[in-house]
Amino acid sequence: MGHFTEEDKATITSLWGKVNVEDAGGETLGRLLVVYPWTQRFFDSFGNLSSASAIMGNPKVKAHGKKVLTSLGGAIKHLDDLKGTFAQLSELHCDKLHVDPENFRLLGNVLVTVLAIHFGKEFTPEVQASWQKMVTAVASALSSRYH
Ligand code: HEG
Repeated sequence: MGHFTEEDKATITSLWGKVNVEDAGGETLGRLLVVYPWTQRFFDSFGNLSSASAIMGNPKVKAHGKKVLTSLGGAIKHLDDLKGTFAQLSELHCDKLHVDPENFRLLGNVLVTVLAIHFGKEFTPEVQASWQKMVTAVASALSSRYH
């Protein structure tokens, strides 16, 4: 992780321009909650999470997924300072939300999967490598203020 080349930045930015943040956000958070059901414990105010279809159709999951991906997408402009960019959110997730930082890694991997499914052949191994670097760095930045 750590250093992004100009090519990584261009690759990440150009793919992100084609992402529907609302759809991808709902799909990413929804899949996280389906595939790793213990992550549901943070969202007990979200209503019906009783089945995969309930989760994928839950409007609160969609809205929160959009919020998370909007935040992640905003950080694409700050790839050289992700730690600073996510400092406050890291504190919030640690002190107020008590989210285990391992979940950031899980969410990043689910996002890469969602992008791969959505973009198919366009999501080449090179594109995947840049995105993997991005989600790893975001997870690390979000973990940086944990204590
Ligand atoms: Mg988190 C709130 C971003 C992963 C659980 N998350 C938020 C908020 C943002 C955000 C911007 C709103 C903060 C505010 O209200 O000021 N989250 C964010 C990012 C990522 C992430 C960028 C990873 C890329 N969050 C994440 C994961 C979990 C989680 C993996 C749990 C599995 N987030 C969480 C919860 C809340 C937020 C429980 C509060 C939700 C609410 O009550 O509205």
